[in-house]
Amino acid sequence: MKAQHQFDSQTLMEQARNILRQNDRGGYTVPTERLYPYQWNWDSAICALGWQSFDEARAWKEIRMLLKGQWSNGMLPHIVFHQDSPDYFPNADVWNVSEACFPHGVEHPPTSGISQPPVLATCVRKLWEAGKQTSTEKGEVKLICEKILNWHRWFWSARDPENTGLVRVLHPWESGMDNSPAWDEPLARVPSTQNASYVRQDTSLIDAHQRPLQKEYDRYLYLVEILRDKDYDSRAISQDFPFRVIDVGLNSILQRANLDLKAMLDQFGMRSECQELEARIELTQNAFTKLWDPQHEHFYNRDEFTGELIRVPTSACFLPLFAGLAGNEQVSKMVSTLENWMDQKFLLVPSTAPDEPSYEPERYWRGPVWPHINWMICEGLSDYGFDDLSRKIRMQTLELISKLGFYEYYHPLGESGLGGSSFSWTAAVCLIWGNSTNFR
Ligand code: 9WN
Repeated sequence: MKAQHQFDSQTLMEQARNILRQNDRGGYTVPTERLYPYQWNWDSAICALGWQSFDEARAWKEIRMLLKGQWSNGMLPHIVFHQDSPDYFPNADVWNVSEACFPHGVEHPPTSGISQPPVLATCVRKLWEAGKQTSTEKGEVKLICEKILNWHRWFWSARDPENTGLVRVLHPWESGMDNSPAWDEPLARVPSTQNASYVRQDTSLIDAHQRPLQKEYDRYLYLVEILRDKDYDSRAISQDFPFRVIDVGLNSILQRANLDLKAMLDQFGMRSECQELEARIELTQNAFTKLWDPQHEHFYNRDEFTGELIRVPTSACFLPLFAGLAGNEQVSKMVSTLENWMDQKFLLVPSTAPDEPSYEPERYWRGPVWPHINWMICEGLSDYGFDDLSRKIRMQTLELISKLGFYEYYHPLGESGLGGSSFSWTAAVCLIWGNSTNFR
């Protein structure tokens, strides 16, 4: 029997398709017009799954366009600047990535110099398993997988030089959860840029109280400047680098991606690559136990500069569910935390725990709910057998979107849609859920 829901699913899906069409720039999808006028890495992977629900060929195109930005060392950048736009700062000139970073003799778009959470392999696997490819297309999928493997290898070497099993991020933008209060302490040790003349564009497009503070942007820019001065060469980044954190979210997404990639490579008969992935998966699985705090009953991020856990619960702390990284006891603690927030009338999942002093319900990554994070948490909950909670979060999120519109993020009390509007991955998440669940 179908559960009741308070929205018209046909209309919602049609609106979602229209948003992807409207944000299509000829083979890649911008997250939203003006505020984010380029191709973003994890946004695009999720958009591809949205496209797949009504145009499979277009979904694969999204992936091809993203991979055009790949560096010769395997790094897949967080932004691919296919076309110039005056609306965004920092643009390609600020990143100033040298030609030497790209494969020799291959035409490529300019890019940023850091990466983002690697959800791509998971999305490619879903695309591949849902599709009906010809043998030529299967050949292409294999090539795509090889490129993704090179990207994951880059994470292992450039962001985990000591081979611990956990990769670090060197910029809040690399975590995808830029303004999370989990980064406040490490970011406080980063000096501010000396460039007093730069002009942010985001606060002229969105209410400043929904975006990071100026002091945070000054530090984001400083980090870009030092990475750029070192030609983004991780070997030149010493132990003194001020911002080095182990992000539970990115590491969970990478673990899930390694599992999905391995499943695909297995089907291509790539045995030694599968063994390589297996070893990495095991290493990460063991290393993850150090991120669990038994006293507070949370997975936490870790500051690599001090070696200490950062005891600020965020929505990323639930992403180990997405990767099978939580033991039974840990899962039940996480589920109780979520239920407890729900009992207090918070919509799930707030990006920062509502009882944290740093919780701000309207500011970017400091409280609001993000639909694509919910999609990953729901997948994880279902994998662990918590279908009921997963369904509740899914329906709550869809109702929120239907009531308020396709926003970038939402007030956890359901009061408003925030950030950019007509937002692509919000639309994609509706289509993914519409496609697989039929709103049950
Ligand atoms: C910097 C596009 C991106 C997302 C990130 C989100 C935000 C950019 C910004 O927008 O970051 O990369 O300018 O604020 O934090 O997760 O990929 O939607």
